[in-house]
Amino acid sequence: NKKAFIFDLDGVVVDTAKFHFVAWQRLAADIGINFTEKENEQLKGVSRVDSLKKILEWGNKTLPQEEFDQKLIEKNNQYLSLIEGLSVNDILPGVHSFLLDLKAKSQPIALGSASKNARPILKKLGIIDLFDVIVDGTNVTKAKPNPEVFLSACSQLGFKATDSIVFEDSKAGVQAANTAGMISIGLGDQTNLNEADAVFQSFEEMPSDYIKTLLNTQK
Ligand code: G16
Ligand code: MG
Repeated sequence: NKKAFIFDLDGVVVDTAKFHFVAWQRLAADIGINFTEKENEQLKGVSRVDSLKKILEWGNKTLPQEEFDQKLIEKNNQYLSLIEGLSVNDILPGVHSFLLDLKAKSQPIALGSASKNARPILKKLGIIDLFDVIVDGTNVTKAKPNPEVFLSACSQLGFKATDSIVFEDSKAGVQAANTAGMISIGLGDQTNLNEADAVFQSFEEMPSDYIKTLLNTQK
């Protein structure tokens, strides 16, 4: 009895949202936009390009294409310097043991992330080898809530969408999983993730035999 277990990265495996926030806030300040933590919430799971578009929209500003591209490079350089020190200690509570438990049960594991920095981040965390398949911002063209990233992950693992389980912290990601016909497990705030099939504050809050439960769950 096997299923495809697909994990989002930011907000599920590691809390990099705080670093994206700092980097976006500096960029916004540079161009005279006040960018709040509440707005940052809405950028979770959103691609780099679309994030800058939203920030400019909220700040009622536009940038010529060349400057727009330059700002994206600056933001990413800033972000990369902020995540330089990431290590195994930054894996979110309960995730590491959950992944090891899946491995012990010979369950296939994939990453489904919008981030173009997913591979270097997984390397820093020391867990890249636990993933059988990695689909990230360098492989997909359509952003969540489009299900492309998750459909690509499950087909690369050789599974049907209906035999796949997605772990997500963003509303757009939960919608992507649901649209694909996959079981969606939300990590975080119940009100924001109310479309998910189940929601937990963290992996630590899942019942001890939850993998077994999931293996017996049909959408
Ligand atoms: C993540 C974050 C987003 C970020 C996006 C692109 O998605 O949640 O905030 O804008 O990746 O990241 P990068 O600039 O590294 O390419 P996910 O899908 O892992 O939650
Ligand atoms: Mg996320």
